[in-house]
Order: sequence, then structure tokens, then C-alpha cells
Amino acid sequence: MTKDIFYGPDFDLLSKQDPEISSVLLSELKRQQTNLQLIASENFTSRAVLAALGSTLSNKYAEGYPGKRYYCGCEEVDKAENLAIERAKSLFGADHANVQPHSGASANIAVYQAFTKPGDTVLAMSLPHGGHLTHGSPVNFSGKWFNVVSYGVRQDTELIDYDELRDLAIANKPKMICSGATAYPSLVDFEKVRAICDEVGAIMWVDAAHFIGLVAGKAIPSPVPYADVVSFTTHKVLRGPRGGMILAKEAHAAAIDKAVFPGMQGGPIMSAVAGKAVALKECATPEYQKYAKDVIVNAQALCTALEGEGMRAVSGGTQTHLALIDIRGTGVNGKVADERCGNAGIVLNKNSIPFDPEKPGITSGIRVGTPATTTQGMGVEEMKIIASLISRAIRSEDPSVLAGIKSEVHALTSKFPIYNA
Ligand code: DSN
Repeated sequence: MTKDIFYGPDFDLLSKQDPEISSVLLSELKRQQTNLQLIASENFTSRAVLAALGSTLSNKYAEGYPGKRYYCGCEEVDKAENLAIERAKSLFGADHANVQPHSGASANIAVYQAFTKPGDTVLAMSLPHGGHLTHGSPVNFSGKWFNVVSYGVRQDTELIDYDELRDLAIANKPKMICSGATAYPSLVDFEKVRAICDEVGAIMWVDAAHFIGLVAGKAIPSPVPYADVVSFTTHKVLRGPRGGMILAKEAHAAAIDKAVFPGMQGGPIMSAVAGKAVALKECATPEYQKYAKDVIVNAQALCTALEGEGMRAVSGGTQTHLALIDIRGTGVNGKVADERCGNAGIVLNKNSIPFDPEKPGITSGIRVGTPATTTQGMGVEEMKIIASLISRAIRSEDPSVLAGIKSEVHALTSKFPIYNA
């Protein structure tokens, strides 16, 4: 464990000036290093991305777009934004990229604004079947301001029911159909969704936040050739800074840019934009492509090993970076499993499974993902060990047993240091 990743002298200055905050930075680094990070939406960015994030670009206001800013003095940040835009277009083969959204939810607000008006009908995946808050949850702006009709998965296969999706599209004539989810372990058939959108004249929106990193690494098919618009976060498998991004067909470029600024945001966070540019350059390398494939191999190994421990993989397995696991066979609910694993140094999340009899605060499942452990260099053998640690933690009420498992977790993670380069 070293404080050097915070750039030596600057960290020393911070620790003198603000010991409370510098101590949080160090203890969070220790938490990330010593525990197992299995939250499917988290990862470890490179030191180069962290350097861009902690830079003087944070000081600059840059409302507008490169070459068309509201304030002067943007000549340097313009270069960073142009690099991010060009790298995104080239990596994904997209006509247009907007790299300014502060987050995935912000990117989604811009998508609604570009293509719909309050009260319009939108078809999106239901949250209890794996969707996202911004896909029409009643507690979110999307559910309050739009008539969101939800589709889900079939009960027998736990895969998207494209027949139901088409029937709902024909019956409700949505302005926009959204594909994408936060807890769906299978691939989406973008060709089928495109055909349904064409049949009813809907905009095809893909919220690719969870899997865009796998697309970037050419490990799974891309939605970009099919979709009118693709929104995503940049900090999941993609391994960039916390933030959002939107890709669009040329015909929608102006609408998307107007929706982001001035429609939804003020000044972009230029240090984050520079961090996105750095991450996109990393994603274009053979090393990253291998990483993306390894993430899936590891997720499949972890999923299979958890099945071997008496748990059930929703939809029979995974084709992506995450697995959704029905743990009812262990006699423990998701909330208790999440707490026990947390006490054993295994950071994962409870998650509803499709048609879950439990409330969302309890759940019958857990979600596990492999982006972070794969970045650390763990492989299939470690996934088998992790499955056994999870199984033992879930099944144990005894704090001393959980403490013992935590020691095993620390022994494992100490062999795969983060930020050691
Ligand atoms: N919170 C993210 C996730 O964990 O999937 C989605 O926004």
C-alpha cells in the first residue's frame, strides 16, 4: 500500500493541509485493495486516468462545445474534448459523440430531452427485471414525467420476451424504445429491437452503461450500427473516470448536443472529459481487448462455480461481465447474504431476480461482476476460490467464521495489488 499513487508531493501537501480528507483517501485505497470488489458496475481506473482527473482542467469553465464556447480561454480544454470525441467516434464507429454528460443518469435525461416531450410514451425494461431507475421507475423523473410502459423477461427462460416487446410496441406506439439493463446477464438482440422500432416508427435508444466496455474491447456485438442513440457511463467495464457519454447517428447530432448543453447541464467537468479521452485511448489497445474477453471468461467461471455451490444462475449463466444468482437454495435472502459477505470482505450487492417474491429491500438474489478483479489480474482459478468464499460467507451466521473468511480474502487480494505499476 503506497501513498505514491496520489502523486507524492501533492499528497504530502494534502495530508498537511487536510489530514482528515487525506486519511479518507488512504483508507479507501486500503479498502479497495484488501477486499474483493465484485460490484458489477465498479472497476479500477488506470493511474493515467486518475492523473487527468486530478488536474488543473478542473479549474476551467467551458460551457458550449469546442470552438463555440461561452467564455474565452478554452483553447487547451478544447484540445482535450476534441481528442475524447474523435477517440470515441473511432473506437465505436459512431457518427457523433457527446462526451460531456456528468453521469449515466445525466446522459439519459439528455436522451429523453432530445427525442421526447413530457407525457410521451416510452417502452423500457422494468426495474424488477433488471432495468434502471431512469428507465421509468415511478420514483425517478422518467416515471414521473413520461408514460413509460415496461417490458420484462419470460418466466421460463428469464430472457427478454421479444414477442411481448413487439406486442407492447404495437399496442402503445412509443416514441422511443430503450434496451439495456443493470442486471441482465445475457446479450440483447439489437437486430430484433431495430426491427420492432422500424415497425412502429420509434427511436431506438440503447442504454449500454453496463456492457459498453465489452463492446469497446470487441468482446460482444455492438449496438452502434443499429441504434439511433447509445448512452452509457464511462466508469464500469470501460475503466474510465466516473461520467457519461452519448453516441448518435449524424441525423441526431444537433438534437443530442442541444439536449446536453444548454438543455440539461452547464459547464462540463473538463478534468473528467480529459480522463474519458485517456480511457478511450487505453480501450483501443490489444491489452484492453484481451481484458474485455477475460472479464467474460471470469464471469462465466464464477457463475459456474457458484452453481457448483448450490446456487442458481438466472437465465442459466452469463454472456457478459455479471451474473445474477438466485440464492434461495441456501435458505438466505439477498439482504442477509450481502451483509454477511460484506463482513467477510466480499463486496457484492443484493439484487432482485425476475419475478422475485421478496421486496426490493430484501431480494432473493445477489449480483456479482468481474470487471475489478480481472483488472487486478485474477483468473479462472481465483474465481473458483471466490465462489467458495461467497458460499461459505452466505451460509455462516457466526462472526468469527466471517472474520476467518475475511483473512482468506485479504490473503488472496494481497497477491493482486492494485496501482502497483
Ligand atoms: N448503480 C449502477 C449499477 O450498479 O448497476 C447502475 O446505475
